[in-house]
Amino acid sequence: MLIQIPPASSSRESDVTPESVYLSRRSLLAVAGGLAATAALPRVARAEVSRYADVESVAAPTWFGEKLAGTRWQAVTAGDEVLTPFEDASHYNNFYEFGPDKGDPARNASQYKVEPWSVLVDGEVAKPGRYSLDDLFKPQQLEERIYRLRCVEAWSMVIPWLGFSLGDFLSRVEPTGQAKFVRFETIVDRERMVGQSSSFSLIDWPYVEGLRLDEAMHPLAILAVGMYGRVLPNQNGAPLRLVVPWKYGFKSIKSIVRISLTREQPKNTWQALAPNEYGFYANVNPAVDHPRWTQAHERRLPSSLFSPNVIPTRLFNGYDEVASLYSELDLRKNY
Ligand SMILES: Nc1nc2c(c(=O)[nH]1)N[C@H]1C(S)=C(S)[C@@H](COP(=O)(O)O)O[C@H]1N2
Ligand SMILES: [Mo]
Repeated sequence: MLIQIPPASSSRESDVTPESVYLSRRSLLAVAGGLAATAALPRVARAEVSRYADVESVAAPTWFGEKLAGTRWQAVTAGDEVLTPFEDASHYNNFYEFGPDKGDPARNASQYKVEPWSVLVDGEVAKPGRYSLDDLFKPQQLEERIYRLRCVEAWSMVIPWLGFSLGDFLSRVEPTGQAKFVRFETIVDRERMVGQSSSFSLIDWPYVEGLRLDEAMHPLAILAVGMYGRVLPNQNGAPLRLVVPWKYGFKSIKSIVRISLTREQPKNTWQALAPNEYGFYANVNPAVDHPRWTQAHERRLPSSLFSPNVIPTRLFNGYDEVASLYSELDLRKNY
């Protein structure tokens, strides 16, 4: 077996090899390569390979590599719940910018260029501005958070994210006394995001999400830049996405280009589209059904016809520590 290992900074191999070949070759390498192969890999790639042996290592931006070296691994775990295989987490996605089917994001997002990237921070903040990802997280430590992800469509996964505390970042840009909500916006790129140029799409782009400021400050809310020990695949919201594990997946907005502190409650995309089905809060709640299906159970992926793997859904997706945020709220009205 002759394998040439490109330096982590080079993307040449992926440019000239069809992705399926490239990926399977890299995963083979990761599993069977053993010491000889990993010894030749650059430092960052080696850390990734040893942690998640079945995940292909990919070239990552320098700032990510530097942060990865100091990662607090398993800062939050999901007890003894089994991690969803990387293959499922990266090929069963909702990312309507790249198409409406679960396989569309993986198919259509792979060539999407996410570098360089910047995030506009504006509204009710003392330190507005356009931040590079490097600037955005300079003083923060990367943490691995293993979270359950519960989609409003009643399937779920367990994903090891790599990210930063959203609250720490918000504190650094200094919300004013007027700031009550945080509004997030996904990139608009009609040329390269096939879902945005489709005349069948009902969504009024950009995709928008929002949180109350106290929800955004909760230590469980993170901005994720990676998963399974590597940078985020494009289809999972590279280079930067929100993860709010106690809420339905649609709150966890992908590929963020703008974060605004606002006085008014933002109108989020799914609420705008179907207000009787999707609300602003979207807290996971087995007692409040979707008008068209029950939310009492979920299909934990991987799941199949023969092994559906249906489990009970838990209030706040099992994250009881957020309950005090909603003590004043009627969760039935504020779905
Ligand atoms: N910009 C954007 N963000 C998005 C979506 C989307 O279509 N566009 N889908 C949401 C939904 S419905 C879910 S369940 C999660 C899925 O995240 P995953 O593909 O990483 O599992 O992303 C959320 N974030
Ligand atoms: Mo979802």
